[in-house]
Amino acid sequence: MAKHVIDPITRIEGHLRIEIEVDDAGNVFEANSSSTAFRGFETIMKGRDPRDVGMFAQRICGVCTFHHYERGVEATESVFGATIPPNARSLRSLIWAAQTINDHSTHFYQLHAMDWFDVVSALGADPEAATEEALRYHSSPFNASVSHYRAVAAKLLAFVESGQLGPFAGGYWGHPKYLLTPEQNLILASHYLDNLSIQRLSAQASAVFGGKNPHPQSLIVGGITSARDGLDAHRIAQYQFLMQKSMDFVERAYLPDMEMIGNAYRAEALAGHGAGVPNYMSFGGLSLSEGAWDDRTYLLPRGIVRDRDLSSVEPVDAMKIGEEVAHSWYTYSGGETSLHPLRGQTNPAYEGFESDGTLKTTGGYSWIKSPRYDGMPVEVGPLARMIVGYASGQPEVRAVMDDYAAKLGVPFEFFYSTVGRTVARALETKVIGDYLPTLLGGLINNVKGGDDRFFNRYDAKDGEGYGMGEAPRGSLSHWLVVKDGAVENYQAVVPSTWNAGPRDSQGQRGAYEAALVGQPMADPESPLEVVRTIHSFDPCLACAVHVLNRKGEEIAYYEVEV
Ligand code: NFE
Ligand code: MG
Repeated sequence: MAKHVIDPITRIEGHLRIEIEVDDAGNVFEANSSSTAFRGFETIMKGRDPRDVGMFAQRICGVCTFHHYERGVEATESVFGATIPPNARSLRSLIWAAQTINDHSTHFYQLHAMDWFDVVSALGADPEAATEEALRYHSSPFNASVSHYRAVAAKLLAFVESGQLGPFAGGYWGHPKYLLTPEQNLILASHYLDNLSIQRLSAQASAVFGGKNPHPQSLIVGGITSARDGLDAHRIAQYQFLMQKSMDFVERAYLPDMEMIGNAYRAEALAGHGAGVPNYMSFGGLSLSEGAWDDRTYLLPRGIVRDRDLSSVEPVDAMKIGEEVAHSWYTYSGGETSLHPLRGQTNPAYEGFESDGTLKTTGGYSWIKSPRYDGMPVEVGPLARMIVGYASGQPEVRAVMDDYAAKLGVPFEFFYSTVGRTVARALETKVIGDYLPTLLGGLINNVKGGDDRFFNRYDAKDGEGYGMGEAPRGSLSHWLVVKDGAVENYQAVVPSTWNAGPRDSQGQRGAYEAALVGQPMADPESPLEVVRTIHSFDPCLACAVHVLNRKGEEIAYYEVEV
């Protein structure tokens, strides 16, 4: 049977190709995930002053910029043995929270919602019935008036009649696996448009202490430079106001929409469609204390849940991380199967495609490596954090997941699915947002108590170190070797690499591929189910392929067939 190729599958953020094979019953039996763009980004790290790596590292991506920045700065702090004062911790965590909330809601509405709602069906909605429908999920739903819904429908109609579909072009409109009613579709279309402006608020909030967005610039080794902002009650109030407005949308639109989608798509979730690998990992999200990565406490706990066993959470050991290249377009000079990132190599070895233009899945088929924990594939991201948090007994995580499951009348297994992954991102947004008053209170109390320190002095040293933590899409680690005062090696092992990587030397699939196998398809020519599952991970290929050539040699020349 012919392969079905979806390329590119991402709406923004890099170039991802998915190939699936479907059996006669319409079920996916083979799936291959490939990044077809090589970036060569990290070559610029080598030879630099290690105090600058955070600033360079954040240019790996235009979305999760702050997270690469913080990990890079932390890697240098880890090599130097540098610490940061509590106020710097608070400001970094406030930026972390604003960026993550911005990223989650923007991902859902701008990059993923149209996998769930049919914009063409929304044109046939009754605005009065839509208002009634919105009231079923919240007592004061966001922008839910008859006049507003009428205006949204008119705007959509103008798009369609002009023939210039813009962001709505190329959808699988009318697909049988769009399960919402016209009124529900109109509600989501309305929130899609609402969030285009609402998301600006959390972006502005991250800039209050970050200096700007994207690519903040206030972090330095040993602390943060936005001391004046951290001491200024007006700036703190500005952050608070912007985030309250952002969370108001989360409470009155995003969470109600998750209930609506969870209800409509519950059969898919309960059948486990899109579940993937049963192992979940978190390095710890939103730092609450000082110290090295594994001494800190986190709002979202660190740990590993193996094989969906919620009765035990295994501690993460940074030394058990390895990257394989068995099916990647790289080689290891010693022929190793796996390398720890501190000894990581990136030697490009492009093998091209089959003569029919499909991936050569017997050999290398992606510019992404295959990270493994203790040889095991894991899923990372909001679902993984929520599962690890739930298994750890984190009370806020338990509450939002239990409440959601109770409201829908579904068992916890609901979350092991594409729908569950999408819902988990929204529930996590609430957990983080609800924690902001405590985080701000901690900063205010500390400053009131007379602590005005935002920076600790340190001595630069040679050595090895790393920064580990959670970015919106999952576990992110940056690894640094400093020799003679300069960067000798730099490796980033990135969330989308963990999830999107190809099979490993044992033939084990990564999270994307595993999530697709077994997926029933209503119409393989219109692979909505595949797109939905891949988008539920929030792919970022810009992050996943960044690549370091340690020797500074010319990077491979290659051609990609089209
Ligand atoms: Ni380019 Fe990133 C996040 C990081 S992705 S968006 O979140 O780190 O893998
Ligand atoms: Mg890497």
